Amino acid sequence: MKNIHSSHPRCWLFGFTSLLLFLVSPPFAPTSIAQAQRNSAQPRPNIVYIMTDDHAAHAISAYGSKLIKTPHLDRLAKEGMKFENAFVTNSICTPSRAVMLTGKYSHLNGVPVFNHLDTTQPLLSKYLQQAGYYTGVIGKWHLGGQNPYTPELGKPAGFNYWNILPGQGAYFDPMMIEMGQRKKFTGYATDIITDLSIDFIKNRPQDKPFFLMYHHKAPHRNWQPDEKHRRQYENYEPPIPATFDDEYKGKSDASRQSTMHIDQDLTDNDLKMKPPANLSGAALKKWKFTRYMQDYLACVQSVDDNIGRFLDYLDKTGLAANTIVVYTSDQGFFLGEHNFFDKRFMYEESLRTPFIIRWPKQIKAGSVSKSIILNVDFAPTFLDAAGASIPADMQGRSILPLLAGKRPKDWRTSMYYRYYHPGHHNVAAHYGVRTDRYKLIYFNKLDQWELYDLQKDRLEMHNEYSNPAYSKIVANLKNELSRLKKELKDEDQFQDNLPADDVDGMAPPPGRR
Ligand SMILES: [Ca+2]
Repeated sequence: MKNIHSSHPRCWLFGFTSLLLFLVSPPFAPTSIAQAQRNSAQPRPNIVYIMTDDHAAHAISAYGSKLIKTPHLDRLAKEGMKFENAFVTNSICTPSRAVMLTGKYSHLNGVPVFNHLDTTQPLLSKYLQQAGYYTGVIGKWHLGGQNPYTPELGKPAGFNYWNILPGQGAYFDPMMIEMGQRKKFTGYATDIITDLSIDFIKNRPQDKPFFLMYHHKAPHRNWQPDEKHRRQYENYEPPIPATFDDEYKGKSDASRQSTMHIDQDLTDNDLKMKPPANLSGAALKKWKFTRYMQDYLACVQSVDDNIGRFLDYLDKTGLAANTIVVYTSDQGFFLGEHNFFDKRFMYEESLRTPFIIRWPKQIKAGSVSKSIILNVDFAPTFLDAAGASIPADMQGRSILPLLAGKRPKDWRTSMYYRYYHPGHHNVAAHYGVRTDRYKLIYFNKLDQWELYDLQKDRLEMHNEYSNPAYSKIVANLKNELSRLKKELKDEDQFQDNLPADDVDGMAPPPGRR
């Protein structure tokens, strides 16, 4: 039968116009990686988001660590891109996880402290699922969903498969909650979470790209290594950080008031033994630091080994070529700097998080970016990479142009930070702004300020806030801080009314006891 359409004049005209458009357009002029992805025949990338808990960038050899060799993370950096200025917006576990999933700061996502995430709100996982991804989260979740009396509060949403540690979870023989069902596992959490993550990929449907959040518990306090790695570090003598004996001269009261000091606040439970009775003063402090580092680094070494195993699996299955692999942590950590362990403060060691991303063919191997990126950018980035649209109410920005080696002219040159919780370590609430060179911190409950000139004082030892030579810089930074606060819609929503901590509790809620 004759096809009447083929000879229809309008159809012919349409064909001619298309041909003309093809001839006048460059055959291949992608505006972004995502555009190129959509234009090409290549399927959408799988996304593996590997996040550890409390792993400082300065405990990764790719970031120049003098403490440890992490060959598998280094390999990821060698094959992808390393960000040297990746920062979190609120340096603590639960809030940071909520920022990542929502693409919004704590004051808008509702999780300023250890309170559950309202998972009925829009989430990255839901958007990717709607975009056709098979989604999963395995390991540490720490956003709720574990209290048997209120299992719906903070329960993972937008995931085809989830298998999470309740609360902080255990290092050995952990209980896990698989799609709502509790199940006890035998072994070491870092190995188990890796096994389950590999199983997720093995068992996935073949007709969809996948998005996996592969979340380690390690190296969170109290740093319990497995036997193999414990032995590796049992006689290890770590180098002492340059700021180990910081006495906080000229600083606000916040550092002194906090209870996260190496010499005062590491417990026998943290150290897993009583300190030798004959030690005191500087010798005792050094002994505690040494014990702390031995266990912390042994936990990290196990993470590195397991990530090597996971990367080998991606290679073996041929998945590596079209899979984005990200390695990051929920924040940084103090490894003895300023006499601290833990995080929370806006100082560099805790504000900075590792961020390494590999995407073969799209990212130049071994590249390094100094652009400021934030954990609020991760959700928009993954949506962009998946070819999905980025919701207007997300506060971050896709880093895909940076991955292509093209820094947009209007890329941010400053970032806003806010910490709310006095919490376990009595760290005074504060907020502040960091630029490429300066950092201004306001401890709002103390009404005290700190200013650091990072170019001259990378280690943040000299508070220049009252130095007249910096008065103009202080004024400019205060303006920038106000501008960011307003732009990000921080209206002090949680200044005086913090929600109750409820992500670790197993008790019945009030009225049901
Ligand atoms: Ca953490």
